[in-house]
Amino acid sequence: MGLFRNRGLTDDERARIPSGQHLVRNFPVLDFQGPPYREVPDDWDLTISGEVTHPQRWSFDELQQLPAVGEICDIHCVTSWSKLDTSWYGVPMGWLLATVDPLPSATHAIVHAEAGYTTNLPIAALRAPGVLLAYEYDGLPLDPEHGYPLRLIVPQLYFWKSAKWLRGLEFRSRDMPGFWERRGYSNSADPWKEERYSF
Ligand SMILES: Nc1nc2c(c(=O)[nH]1)N[C@H]1C(S)=C(S)[C@@H](COP(=O)(O)O)O[C@H]1N2
Ligand SMILES: [Mo]
Repeated sequence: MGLFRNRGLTDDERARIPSGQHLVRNFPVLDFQGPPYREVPDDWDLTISGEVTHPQRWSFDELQQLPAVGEICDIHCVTSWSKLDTSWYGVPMGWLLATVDPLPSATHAIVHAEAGYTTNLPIAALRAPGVLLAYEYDGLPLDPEHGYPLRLIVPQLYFWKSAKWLRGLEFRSRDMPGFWERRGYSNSADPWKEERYSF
């Protein structure tokens, strides 16, 4: 199926598409709840909590004053679409980790989004290159459907780890499965190993 649907790609494109995936040129929308709002609510904040030396709480205005970088990455949804060269702008996770300074006991982060969506990541996955708290896509504020005002981007893992409508990161000394991970999705979610489901 994937091979058939990927006919006509360049060798470069083909090499960047993991097994079982096919290339899309559009930008599919995937979520269980839809956008919570189209304007940033007055009480919006991003909180960095749990086992860190310096917990943080930022308004959206404050967040946009933090160091920011652009990133171009490929993304892979477990439902089998991949999109190449997506362009994001936002706060690099490396800067955030250096700022909050997780305690030695912290091993995992629980990512909290609107409407109770969560996903879990080992801190090592957050340290990978390209992990971003993104508030722009293609040079414009995120579309409500794609996570406005803020989403996580974890390019090296299946895209359900990239929570839209991000509100917090909670550092912990134990792992805890997130929304999809509790429903049978893989905990580790590496598209190059086809870690799709946990059964
Ligand atoms: N808050 C939230 N974030 C979410 C989801 C969701 O349901 N709620 N779905 C995830 C899944 S399964 C995918 S593939 C991507 C899709 O992002 P997109 O709609 O911008 O393509 O968002 C992820 N982040
Ligand atoms: Mo997905």
